[in-house]
Amino acid sequence: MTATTDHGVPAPAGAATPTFSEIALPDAVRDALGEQLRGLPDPNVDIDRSSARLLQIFATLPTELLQQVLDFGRHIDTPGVSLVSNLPVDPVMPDTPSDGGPSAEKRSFVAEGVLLGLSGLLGEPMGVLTEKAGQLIHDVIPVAGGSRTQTNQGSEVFLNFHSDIMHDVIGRYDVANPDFLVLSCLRADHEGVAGTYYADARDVSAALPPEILETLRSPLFRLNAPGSYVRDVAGGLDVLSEPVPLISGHTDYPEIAISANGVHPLTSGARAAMNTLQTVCGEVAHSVRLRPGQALLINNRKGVHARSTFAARYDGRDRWLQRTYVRRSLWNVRYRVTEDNRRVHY
Ligand SMILES: O=C(O)CCC(=O)C(=O)O
Ligand SMILES: [Fe+2]
Repeated sequence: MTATTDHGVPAPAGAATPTFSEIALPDAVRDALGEQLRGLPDPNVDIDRSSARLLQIFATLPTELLQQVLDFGRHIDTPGVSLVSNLPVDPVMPDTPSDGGPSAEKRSFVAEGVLLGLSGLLGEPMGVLTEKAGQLIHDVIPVAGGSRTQTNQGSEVFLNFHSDIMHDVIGRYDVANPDFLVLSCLRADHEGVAGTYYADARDVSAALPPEILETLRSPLFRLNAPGSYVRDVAGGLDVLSEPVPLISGHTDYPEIAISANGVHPLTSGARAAMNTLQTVCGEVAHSVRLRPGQALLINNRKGVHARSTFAARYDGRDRWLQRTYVRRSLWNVRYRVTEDNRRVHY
């Protein structure tokens, strides 16, 4: 990885555009936001009403900071990852739920307001039945039974560079998946060492040998469905996508898709290329050790993310993130909508 600090690092030398940015709120802005968010009702009860209210609250951000978040969401040439820091936090934090959440003990909704407020500036939060039971606010917490899995329950193994994808009957897992993830930190891990990494496909493409990049741009890879789908729906059996390239589209604005739960290469050359890809991602990645009051905005198409190992103790004080899946528009994924909830997909 590039030099790692708690606040991430600038783009590698030579990159045309910075692929990492930081948006730090002044203390007065943090306090004003916190004041308004402390009275927020549980946003899960009426998500659309809450998101309307949160838009009003977040619209009071200083114009320059607000524009930075909006530009992150709307432009093709902006960074793929942005660290928002000095956000307000809940006055009292309950224990980290040992079952992966959600917490039944949380009495205020500052963290949820921060998460949904930022998400609403990027697009629309969405859920999927096979990930966190279709909830819109995902808790990302180490779970004992999943400690060695390539899922967000893990801690003992490095979570490889991946995109958040979803199983889809169309055979493509990288189409109806979220455009963005927002990852907000409620509690750091005990040692404060858990790192979240982000490798931008622009930096990755520039660093790869041309012939490897060409292989990665060929439809020689089948993505395995997410661990949660394989575990809960497919009885532990791999469920593969149709063959796809891992890197695609405009050479200056490439899109990248990698499944965490295994990529099946069709040739030995493709296998070597995907191994090189993981190595290069590690070399060009930005790194952040998330702390309470910090949130990462992640573009799920411009780059791939990963997580280091860390020690979980399952003692109520473990690392606790909240996450949303965000689409710019819910319209072109309407073929997957459930009858019960227009934001939740099969
Ligand atoms: O725990 C992290 O920092 C990231 C986990 C992850 O990949 C995710 O929540 O999608
Ligand atoms: Fe992920």
